[in-house]
Amino acid sequence: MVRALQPSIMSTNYDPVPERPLIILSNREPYEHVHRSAGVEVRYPAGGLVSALDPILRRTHGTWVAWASGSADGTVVDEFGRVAVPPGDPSYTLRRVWLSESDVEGFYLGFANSALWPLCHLFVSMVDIRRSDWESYERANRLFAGAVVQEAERVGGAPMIWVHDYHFALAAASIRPHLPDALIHQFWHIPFPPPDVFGILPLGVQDTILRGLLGNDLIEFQTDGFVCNFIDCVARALPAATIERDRNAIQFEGHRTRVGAFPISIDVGEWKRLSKLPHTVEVSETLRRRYAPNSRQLVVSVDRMDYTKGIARRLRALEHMWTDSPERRGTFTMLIVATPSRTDIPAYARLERDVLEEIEKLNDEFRTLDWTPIVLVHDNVDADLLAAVYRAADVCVVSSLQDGMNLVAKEFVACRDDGDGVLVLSRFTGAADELGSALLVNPFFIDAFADTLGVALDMPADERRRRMAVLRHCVENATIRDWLEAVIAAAESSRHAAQGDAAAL
Ligand code: GDG
Repeated sequence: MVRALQPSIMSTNYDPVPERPLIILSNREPYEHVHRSAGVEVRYPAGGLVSALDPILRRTHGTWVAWASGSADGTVVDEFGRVAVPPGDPSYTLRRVWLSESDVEGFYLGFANSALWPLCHLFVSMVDIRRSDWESYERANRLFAGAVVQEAERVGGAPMIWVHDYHFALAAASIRPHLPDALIHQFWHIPFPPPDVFGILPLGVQDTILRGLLGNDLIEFQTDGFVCNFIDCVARALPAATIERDRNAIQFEGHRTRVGAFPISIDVGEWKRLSKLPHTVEVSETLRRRYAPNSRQLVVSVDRMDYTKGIARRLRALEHMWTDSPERRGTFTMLIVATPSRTDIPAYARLERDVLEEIEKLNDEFRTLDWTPIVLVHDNVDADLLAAVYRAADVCVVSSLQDGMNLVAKEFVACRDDGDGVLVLSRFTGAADELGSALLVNPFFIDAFADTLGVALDMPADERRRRMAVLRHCVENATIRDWLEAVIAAAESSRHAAQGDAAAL
C-alpha cells in the first residue's frame, strides 16, 4: 500500500454516471485505516481500479462494499461497518466486511488465489483445490452478497450493483433473489480459461461458479477471446443453457445474461500529469545519470511479484543475451520494479526467493567495475516514481505469461510525451490486442525474446517515434473514462433488453 494515484488529486472529470444508485463490490477497499505510532493513518491501495471508480462514487454518492483489510478499519466505522469516505471530504459510503482468519486463508489465499488465479492464468500445475477452501469461498461470497443486499435496501430504488473480479464469482446469483429489480453486472479482470482448463475444477464447483456468474445481467471480460472461453465453458458445463452466440447472450433458468469485451484502461490524463511534475522529471534524470550514463541504455519493468508476470523468463532472456552476445554486456541496465504481492502464499514466497537469487547470480556473473546489470526495486513505490521510471526508460518490457490486460504497458505509453521509448510486450496480455505497434514477444521462446530485446535496443529513432505515435494514439483514444462509459451504457442496455424480453414472453 502506497500513495498510488491518489483519488483526491484525480484530474479527470468523469461524466459517465449510471441512472441508478451505484453499489460496488470488490475485495480490495478504496481506503484502508491502519494503526501507526502517530495514530490512525489512511492508506490508498496501489492499482488502477480505485482511481477509476472512486470519482464516480463521489459524484453519485454511492456505496462501496469491500473487505476490511486495515488494522484500524474497525475503529472508524459505525455499528454497521460503514464509514464515510474520502477522509476529509466524505461523499460516499464504504461498507466494510470482516472475514475470520480462517476465511482469509480459505477464501482469499486459498480458493481465490491458489485455485482460481492459477487456473484462469493457465498455470494448471499450480492449481490447488481443497474442499475447505471452496466452502470458505462460498461462505465469503454469501457474506459479501448479504452486505450488498443490506446496502441496497438502505439506499432504496433499483440500484446498479457492480461486482469486481474472480473473488466473487458467486455473488450475483446470491444477490439476485433478494433484489429482483437491481441491475447486476461484473467485471472479470483476469483471463477466463478455455473449457479443458476450467474442467479441472470439480464438477459441482464448475456448475456453481457458472450459475453464480449467470446471475449477472452483463459480464464484462477484457478480450473477445475470454468472452468465447466463457461461452464455451457454459456450453460444455450447463447443457440446459441456450446460447445466442451471435448476440453474445446466454439464457439460463429464465434469466438472460449478456457477455462482452470491455478492455480496461488507465487515467491517461493523470499519468501524463504525473510524468511532467518537476519532481518526476528530476527523478527520471537521476535514474538516467545513475543507470544509463553516456551511451548506456535503460530497460525497465514494473510488476507485482507474481508468477504470471514472467519475471523469471525475463531473467533467462537476459542471461541468454549476455551469454550469447557478450558485446551486449554493459550496453544497458535492467531496472526491475517488482512490488511484493500475496507473500502469505507459499508459491509467491518461493517466487520471490527464486527471483532474488537469480538476480544475484546474474549480477555476480556479469557485473563489471562500472556496471551492475540488474537493479531491483523490491518495494511498493509511489505512482510518481513509477512515472519517473517509465519516463527514464529506453525500453519497457512486459513479459506476462498470461495477463487479463496489463495496465503497465498503457501507463508506459501515457508517460511518453517525448514520443520516444520502445514497448516490448508479451502477446499473452490483453493489451497486445490493442497495442499491436509494440514489439510483441512470446516470453516462452527465450531465444526469440532475447532477439526482440536486441531489436528494441537497436531500433532507429524514427521507427521508435513512429511506433510510439501509434501506441499513444491507441491509449489516448481508449481511456478509463471511455471504458466506464462503455460498461455503464452496456449494463443499462442489457437490463432494458432483459426487461423487453420478459415483456415479450
Ligand atoms: C489485474 C489483472 C488487469 C504496481 N506496482 C506498484 C503499482 N503498481 C500498479 C501499476 C498498475 C497496477 O499496479 C498493476 O496492474 P496490471 O494490469 O499490470 O496487473 P495486476 O495487478 O495483475 O491487475 C490485469 C488489471 O487487473 C486491471 O483490470 O490489467 O491483467 O491481472 O497500475 O502501476 N502502483 C504503485 N506502486 C507500486 O509499487 N503506486
